Amino acid sequence: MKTIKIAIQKSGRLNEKSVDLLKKSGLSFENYKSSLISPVNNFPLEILFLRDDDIPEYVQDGIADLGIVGENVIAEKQVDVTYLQKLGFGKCSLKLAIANHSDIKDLSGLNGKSIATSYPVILDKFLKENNIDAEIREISGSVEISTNLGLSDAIFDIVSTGGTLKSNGLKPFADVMRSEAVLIGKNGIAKDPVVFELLQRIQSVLRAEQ
Ligand code: PRT
Ligand code: ZN
Repeated sequence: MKTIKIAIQKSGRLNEKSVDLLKKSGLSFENYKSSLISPVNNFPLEILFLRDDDIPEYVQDGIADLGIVGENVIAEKQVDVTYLQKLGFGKCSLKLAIANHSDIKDLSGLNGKSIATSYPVILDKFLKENNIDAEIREISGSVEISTNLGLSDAIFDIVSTGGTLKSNGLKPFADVMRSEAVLIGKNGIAKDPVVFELLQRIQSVLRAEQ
């Protein structure tokens, strides 16, 4: 039987819940932090531990057959993959936020302004759909401090509790996208009997947790 590969986040917010879900699905494997690949002892599966940003392309290109990643990352990478299952963890929103004292009142107030983000593709699509002409400043992290530093007039970032926005003197301004972790597969892979079996197991774990 062919060994299927599933890519999950190596470390970060989705790692522990992804590992938990696979273990609850009856898979026995070592969660090696230092190695990139863990074989599963009791199922024809190998686990690849990757940066979340790499997972959509790895699955699209068939280097991994399956992946667990946030919908936000899939949307940003614009890949063509099959959504197999929403997983109910890693929930967050992508929001535009402005400084508490900002004079921006509505979406049209963003015209001519600059917006800092790590998600330029999702933001660009949203701005075009709303006929807003703003400058996108792509930065890779700590987006929330960019308005305080005078680098941008607004930010577009992931929000979950809203605590980070608040502690940086920002307020949410518009909701652009909701996201959670999902199981994705290479197109056509859903027909594979091993994938079918794994999906059944994952779905019964999710049902039991509801
Ligand atoms: O190293 P690697 O590239 O794999 O990881 P990463 O650093 O890019 O991602 P990571 O581990 O931070 O997040 C992985 C995924 O978790 C994201 O792509 C989202 O799908 C999801 N997720 C859920 C979140 C959050 N909640 C979240 N709160 N990702 C990031 N955050 C950030 C947010 O941007 C803010 O800066 O956490 C901070 C705190 O949020 P508040 O609102 O609770 O204060
Ligand atoms: Zn990442």
